[in-house]
Amino acid sequence: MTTKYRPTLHAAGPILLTAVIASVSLVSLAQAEGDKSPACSSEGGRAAQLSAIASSKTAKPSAGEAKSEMVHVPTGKFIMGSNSKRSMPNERPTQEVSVKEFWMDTTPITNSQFAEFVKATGYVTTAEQPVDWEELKKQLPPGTPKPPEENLQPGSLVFTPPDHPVDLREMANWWQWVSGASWKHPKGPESDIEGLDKHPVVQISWDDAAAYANWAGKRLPTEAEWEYAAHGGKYNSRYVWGNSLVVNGKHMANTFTGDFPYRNDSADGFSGLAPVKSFPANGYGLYGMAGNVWNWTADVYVENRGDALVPDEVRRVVKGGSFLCNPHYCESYRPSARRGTPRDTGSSHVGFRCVSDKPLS
Ligand SMILES: [Ca+2]
Repeated sequence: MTTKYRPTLHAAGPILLTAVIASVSLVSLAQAEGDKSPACSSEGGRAAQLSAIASSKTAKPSAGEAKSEMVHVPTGKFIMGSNSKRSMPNERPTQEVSVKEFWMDTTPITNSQFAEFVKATGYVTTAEQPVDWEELKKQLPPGTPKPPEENLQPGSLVFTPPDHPVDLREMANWWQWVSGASWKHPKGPESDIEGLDKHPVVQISWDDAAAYANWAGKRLPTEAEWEYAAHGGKYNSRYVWGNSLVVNGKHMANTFTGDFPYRNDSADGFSGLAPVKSFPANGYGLYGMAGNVWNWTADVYVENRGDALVPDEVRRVVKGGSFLCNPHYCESYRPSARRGTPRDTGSSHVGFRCVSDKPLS
């Protein structure tokens, strides 16, 4: 038996603002998700910082810096999305899309690579900055009370699994706002990334990912590029590798095996994040295009592709699913699966990778 999909309450990339006010009113969580107001932006200090990095000579990569393995993705056409009844409504309708060749990082950006960027630029991520209440309240339903000061301190969203079955419509049952959580302390101030050099960096906002890409002389992929690349040249299978989640007894991606979110049996070898390249590459030589971490893309999110006149300016598209995706919950480790995640929101399971229009030596 599967759980009915409820996109409003089911967002895999939860909302920073709603998490911040969660202690005030969990009801606001659903209200804010439904808020499509175009006046929803969390720029301000963040925009200024991005601008400074873009113009800083010291922020440019030097030889050896920002170097990552990339592979060529050839020019072609593909059918984007899915009309399958087993897919999500936001994957419809399908459309033929032409994609020009590009080069893509073989893996999500790792902690080690992101550390190089921070060392070179002094960049401070969104999660490391206090929440600006004046900006935040513009995104909330009118009359939402100001949350306690401790909830406006730097922090991010951490996956905090319960030990018992919970209502899957209420994501606050497994997401918790943790002060001091950031890419360097992904589970909170008591955690660190020592020994996790090859793990994908997480607790990264879209702005952080875009800043890294700019520094590296690259860019974030469009949703179409990402989906096209994820197929790896094979278009007639449900997953990147075929139609079965397990092939010859081997799991092909880091997903949530067991009963989400309270019982993780780690049948794929990992209860949490896995180092990059822990599972086979796809047909283009790209690793981690399914599961482990969602990948930010450049695209503004549109819930229904047939309703492209209503872009959600707050959100950006993430692709690929994560270690929290489960066949009975969202099964988002499919190329056509997608989510809209607020650009200022980092969490335990969203990372990114970059692309380039030319080969980088
Ligand atoms: Ca797993």
